[in-house]
Amino acid sequence: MLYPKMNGFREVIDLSGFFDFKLDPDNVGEEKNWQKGVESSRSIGIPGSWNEQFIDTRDYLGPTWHFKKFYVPSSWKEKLVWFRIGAANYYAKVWINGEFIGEHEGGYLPFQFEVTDKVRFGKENFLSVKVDNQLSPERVPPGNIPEEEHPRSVRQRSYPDVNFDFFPYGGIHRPVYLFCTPLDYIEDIAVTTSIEGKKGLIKYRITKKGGEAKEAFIHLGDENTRLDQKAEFRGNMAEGELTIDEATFWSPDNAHLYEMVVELLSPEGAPIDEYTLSIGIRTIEVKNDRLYLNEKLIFLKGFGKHEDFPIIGKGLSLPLIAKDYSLMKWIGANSFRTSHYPYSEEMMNMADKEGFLVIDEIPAVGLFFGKGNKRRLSLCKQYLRELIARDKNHPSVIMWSIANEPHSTKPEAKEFFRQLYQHTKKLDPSRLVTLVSMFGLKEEALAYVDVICLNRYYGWYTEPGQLDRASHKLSRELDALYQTYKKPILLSEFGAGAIAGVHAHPAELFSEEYQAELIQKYCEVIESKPYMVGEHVWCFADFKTAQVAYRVALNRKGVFTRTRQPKLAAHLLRKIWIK
Ligand code: BDP
Repeated sequence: MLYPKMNGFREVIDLSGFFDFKLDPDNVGEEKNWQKGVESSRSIGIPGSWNEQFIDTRDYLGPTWHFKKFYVPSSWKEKLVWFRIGAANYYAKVWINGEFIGEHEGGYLPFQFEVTDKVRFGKENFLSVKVDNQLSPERVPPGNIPEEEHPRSVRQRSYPDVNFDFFPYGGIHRPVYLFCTPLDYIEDIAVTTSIEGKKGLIKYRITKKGGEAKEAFIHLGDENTRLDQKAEFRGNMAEGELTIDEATFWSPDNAHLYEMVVELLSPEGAPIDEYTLSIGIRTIEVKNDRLYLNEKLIFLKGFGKHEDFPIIGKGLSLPLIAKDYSLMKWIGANSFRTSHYPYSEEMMNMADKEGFLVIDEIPAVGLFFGKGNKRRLSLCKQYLRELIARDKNHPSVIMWSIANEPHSTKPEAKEFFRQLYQHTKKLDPSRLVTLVSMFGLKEEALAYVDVICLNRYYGWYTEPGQLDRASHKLSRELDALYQTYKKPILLSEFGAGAIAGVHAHPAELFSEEYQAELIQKYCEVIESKPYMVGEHVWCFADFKTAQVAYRVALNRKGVFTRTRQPKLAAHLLRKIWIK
């Protein structure tokens, strides 16, 4: 799936801004024909979650409606018109001028519909989007799970009753675009790269729709290189390979990007559509239980993160993205995981530019097994399909994560993850696949994955206040896990809660000192073991969770506060990571 871009053949209109907004707690909107509008509403800022923009909606998770008038230029008459939402959490239904356009399940991936026949050119049009974020055991990620389906202690039950540890913000979280393409257009481009000595090889596959185009013209370049090649379509697909003899490879040290311009040619040879992709030439592989980027050993230093900020909730904020990358660079990180759901396309583009290695995770968090497995599996497969379709061309993405901490002690979990692993490898054989585990040795599905991701909280949830015992246990467990699977291991979460400004000497829980000491001890253990391929601290910044007695207003494991000020641990990590 290509991100909408402007060029000589395509135009984009960003509909983000204020929308009219209305709650629908009794779910009567469709019956009452709110598709065509409502009498009373209030304004909501989009992209943005609805929870904190008003004082009465914080815990509201049911159906809501978003309305907007928009214009379609008459100059688009000879084009195809598309409507696209970057992400809406959790279930979205779209109408234009009262007519149903389409729907989408899953809160973190883009969806688009061709609406050429539904819009009025040169005139006012009316958009209504119903977004419903009810928690349900049927949904992924799940919530409101009945006790008999997934027993938990009363103390673990939060409000709202989510089966994961972040606030279930609802709304239209990413940009709403109207865009146009030519009638004959480039539908998709897929690129994979490889390396032979100094050579960089780029394989591409272009798919087109409509018309009689027989050829595409490909131009690849940077300040030193310029390659041009024609590719012929067989049916709707054209494939080819480009070789750069002295290529500059993409890596965190040098995030070098080439520009690839694809032109679709009419049968007479005139350009009729165009799309430009940024390409990084790099390889990623596991050899002898180690991780190699461009045939060189790589050690991942970084974080699990969240999309989370006061008031905007999970809404896209470009300044926040810029700030987070600048802090990650300052601290010496080279990677992060999109815990626990795909991040915005804007965030992913910046990872390519800034040279960060990304573990790209689907929203399969809080998975439990039993009733409803079939639906959960098919949803996870859909998420992987959509994620890979969206992110396949990013050099920054090195690994797909198929789940975070599934409650997978039941036998059926093994088959579930075997299928998900195979599904992912089939969709993208060029990248590694991982599962982020809390069960460690008891997690049988680790037999399938390429890299083992393990989350550990010795010294926090267990052995509180006893850091020597904690590092000893960690060390023993890592060795045992490696002996069993002989696979590279990334410690994908470890950390401690620290309330900024709370100090204790000797260190104790919730003090900045304790968080810093725990992180230091963990890094020492991890870095002493050659099979460990990285350390991702939990978490980059404090973030909002549902209300529960063990969270102090926020999850405080950030090494930065929620508003991005460093705690002691941030300064310490900078010393560890910038050597
Ligand atoms: C892990 C989860 C993460 C939590 C973290 C914690 O993967 O979402 O926020 O623990 O407890 O279990 O802080």
